[in-house]
Amino acid sequence: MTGPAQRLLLTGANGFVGRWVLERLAHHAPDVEVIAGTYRGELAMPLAQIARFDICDAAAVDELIRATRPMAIIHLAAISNVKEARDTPRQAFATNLHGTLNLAESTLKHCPTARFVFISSSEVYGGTGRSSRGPLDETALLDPENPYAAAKAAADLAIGQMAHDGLQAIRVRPFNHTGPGQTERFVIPAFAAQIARIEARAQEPVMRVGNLEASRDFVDVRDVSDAYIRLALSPLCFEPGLVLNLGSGSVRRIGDVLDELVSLAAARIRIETDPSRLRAKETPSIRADTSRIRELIGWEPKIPWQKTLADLLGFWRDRVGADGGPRERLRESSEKADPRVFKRDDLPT
Ligand code: A2R
Ligand code: GDD
Repeated sequence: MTGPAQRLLLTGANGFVGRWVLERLAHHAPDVEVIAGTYRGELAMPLAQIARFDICDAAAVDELIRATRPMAIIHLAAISNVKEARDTPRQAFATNLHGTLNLAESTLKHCPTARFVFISSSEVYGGTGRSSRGPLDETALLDPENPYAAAKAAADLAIGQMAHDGLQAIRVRPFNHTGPGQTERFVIPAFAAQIARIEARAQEPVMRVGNLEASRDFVDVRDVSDAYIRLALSPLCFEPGLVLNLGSGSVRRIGDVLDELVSLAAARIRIETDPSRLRAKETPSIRADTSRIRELIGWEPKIPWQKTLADLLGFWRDRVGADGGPRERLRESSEKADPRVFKRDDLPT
C-alpha cells in the first residue's frame, strides 16, 4: 500500500480514530515511520515516536514539522464533539480552525510536497442536509449550523485556498463513524455502554436517550481508518484541494439503531428521554453520495453493520466487566474506565 510517504505524522493519534489508524498502519504499512501526535493522554500502545504538542501552539507545531519533515500528514486532532464545541465555541475555533492553519502553514513552509490529509466533517453541509432529501455529493452547499460545523467548514475552506498556494491537500468529509473504542460522548456507544451497565446491574434498567428521530449515515471506524491511510499513502497524484465524502450511502434512524442494540441486550430496558441529551438545533437526516471516493481509489465500506454493533457492545461489556463487574450500587457513568484502551480482540485481524 505504500507510495511516496515513508514518514507519516498522525495528529490526534490518541483519539478514537487515531488509535485505529495506528493499528491499521501497523498491519497495512509496517514500513512507514509513524510519528504519533498526542496531546493530553498517554498513548496506550507501544510506538517508537510520540510527539506531544498542542496544535494551537504555532511555534511548537512549526518546530515539529521543521524537525521531522513528514511526507504525509493525517490531521485528526480536533474538538470532535458537537455538544462540547457548542459549549466552548472559541476553543473549537482555536483547535479546529487555527490549529489546522498552524499545521498547514508549517507544512507549506518546511515540506511543501507532503500530502496533507485534512479530516473535515459531513457536519459542514448542515442545513443543506435539512433541505435536500437525496444523498449529498461534494458540491453540496456548505451551511454549518453549529460551532463545530462552522469551525470545520472554515478550516475546510482555508485548506482549499492553501491548495491553490501549493499545499498538497485532500479534504475528507467523513459522515458518522463508530466502533469499538468510541466514547460515550457519541450516540451508539452512549447506548451500548448503558446496556452493558444495565446487564451488569451497575445501572437501573432505564436507558437515557436524546433525539431518536434524527437519521445518520454510519460507517465502521476501521473502514474509515483504511480510507485515510490509503489516501495518505497512495502513489496516485490527486488534484490539490480535492474534496472527498466518506460514508456508507444509506441512513439509519437513531431510534432504529437503539432498537437493534436493545434487541442484543440480555435485560429488559425502559427508554427515557434525557433532556440534557437533546440539542437546540440539528440536521434531521444526512446521507453521503460517495461516488467520488469509490471511483478514485475503489474504497467502499467492508465491515457489516451487525459486526460493528456487536463489536461495540462487546467492547462495552468488557469495559464494564473490567471496571469491577456487577455492582450493588447503582451508578450512572463508567468514567473511571478509559474506554479507548483496546483489548487485542478488538483489533482488526
Ligand atoms: O484530548 P486528547 O489528549 O485525547 O487529544 C485529542 C486531540 N486534540 C488535540 N491535539 C493536539 N492539540 C489540541 N489542542 C487538541 N485538542 C484535541 O484530538 C484527541 O486525541 C483527538 C480527537 O480525538 P477524538 O475526540 O476521539 O475524535 P475522533 O472521533 O477520533 O475524531 C477524529 C477526527 C476529528 O477531526 C473529528 O472532528 C473528525 O474526525 O470527525
Ligand atoms: N451523543 C449523543 N448521545 N447523541 C444522541 C443521543 C445520545 O444519548 N441520543 C440521540 N442522539 C443523536 C444526536 O442528537 C444526533 O442526531 C445523533 O444521535 C448523532 O450524534 P453523535 O453521535 O453525537 O454524532 P454527531 O452526528 O453529532 O457528530 C459525529 O459525526 C460527525 C460526522 O457527521 C462526530 O463524530 C463528529 O466529530 C463528526 O464530524
